[in-house]
Amino acid sequence: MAVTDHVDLNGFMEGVKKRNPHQPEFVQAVQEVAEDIFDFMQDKEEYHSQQILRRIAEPDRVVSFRVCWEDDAGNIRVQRGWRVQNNNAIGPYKGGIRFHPSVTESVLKFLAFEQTFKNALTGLPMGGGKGGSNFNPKGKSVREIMRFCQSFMTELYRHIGADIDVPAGDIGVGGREIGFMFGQYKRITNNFTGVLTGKGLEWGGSLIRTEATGYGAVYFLANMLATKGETLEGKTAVISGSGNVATHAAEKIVQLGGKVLTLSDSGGFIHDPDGITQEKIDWVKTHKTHRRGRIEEYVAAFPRATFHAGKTPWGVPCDVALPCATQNELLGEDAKTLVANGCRAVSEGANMPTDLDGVHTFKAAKILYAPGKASNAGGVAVSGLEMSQNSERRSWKEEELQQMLKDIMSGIHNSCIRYGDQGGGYIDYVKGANIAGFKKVADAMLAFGVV
Ligand code: NDP
Ligand code: 2IT
Repeated sequence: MAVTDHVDLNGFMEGVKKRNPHQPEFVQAVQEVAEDIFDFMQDKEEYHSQQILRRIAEPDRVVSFRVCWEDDAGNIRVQRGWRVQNNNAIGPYKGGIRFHPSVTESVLKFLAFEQTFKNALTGLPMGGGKGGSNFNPKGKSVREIMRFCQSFMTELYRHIGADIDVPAGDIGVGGREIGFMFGQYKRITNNFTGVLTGKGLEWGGSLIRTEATGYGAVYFLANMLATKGETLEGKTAVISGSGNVATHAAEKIVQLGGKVLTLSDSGGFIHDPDGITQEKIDWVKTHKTHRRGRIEEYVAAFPRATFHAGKTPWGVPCDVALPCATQNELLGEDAKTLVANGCRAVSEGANMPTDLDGVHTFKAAKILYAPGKASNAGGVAVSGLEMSQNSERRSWKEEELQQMLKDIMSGIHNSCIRYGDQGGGYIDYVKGANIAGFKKVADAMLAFGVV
């Protein structure tokens, strides 16, 4: 008799908790997937006997390393760096690098686990990985950031490669940091190769990669609304964050006729009752990215807006909501408030922004709710297209890429319907995404035997 025959969801999760002490984010991400997968696997003995979920929930490897660098005052600083290579059953490990003081092994393991399903959903051949450091880029000079990125890559380079593991950006890592890391990789290996994505257009980057995550999250939202015969025209949107994903989500909402009411950062949120127009979004992009400013300064530039220190924006009544900042930024109570205020659709731009309570609240209310692994997959999808262009040594045209992004997001939406349609007009997108992502990876793993 197979060892797993008597293991139910609770027994499985007890094991995950025991093996991963003090890793709450990782346990949370596994729980959210396992809740759907156990149900799906009920009559699929092979997945049980081959311990597929147990294997996906154990990263192929976690590399941890010291990153030493010298600050502008001549002090020697020591940070920790990681690369979590979760699963490469369907392609090279692929996933971003995050620089933020809240980065821990648990956070990167949850992100690499989620990435495995997300990348499978795109339909492109990419496995799941994630990396980063507890380095805090805030308040650092450009020279300090460069020295840190170089030191980080001096260790990371031996673990990555265009056919092995291809990192990209995430929180605190944008085009500038990718440039510093790519430069150092090239210098150490003497190899100009598509080892990172999110590169500059002059040196192998792809058009629309910068916009892809935010735009993709709004395309997914539009797909969900279309199942109810609705569009974004005239709808009010509440968005959290003010970085890459949030500003591009806002931009696409505005392009599709919606009205964006809020943006935020770790200091609080701004509420602009007149709507955050393209001109204002451009101001935010310049202010946050180039001037490294705080969102609270928005109210000085646009005085009809208000700033709410230390608060998240979920109390502002809206038709649609897009959490685009970080994990666990939308809690059970926030989900209840959104639903009570009439919010009809939630599309996650961030990874795991909604806690388990919130997920259960949205599911129970049967609103249109897309988990990040489905709705924010546009970024990594265009990263996958950047890899293809690098392999081909060509650059594709913007219109082609825009169409491919739209098609990929529609494809993910269809996969969610295929496995998440609960009848009666309700689609459980969480379930659909989990099962569709799992099935592809699981079937590849079955083909490889016990490895
Ligand atoms: P950025 O660094 O560009 O922006 C991050 C934004 O989130 C900033 O406004 C930041 O505020 C805010 N934020 C970060 N940490 C916290 C926190 N602990 N509490 C409150 N606010 C916080 O990152 P991205 O826009 O790239 O990433 C945002 C989310 O989207 C992340 O969850 C990321 O994993 C996810 N994602 C990103 C993709 C990409 O292509 N970039 C692809 C798919 C998902 P502050 O300035 O105060 O730090
Ligand atoms: O969470 C994510 O999907 C990303 N940060 C993008 C990863 C990538 O490889 O482009």
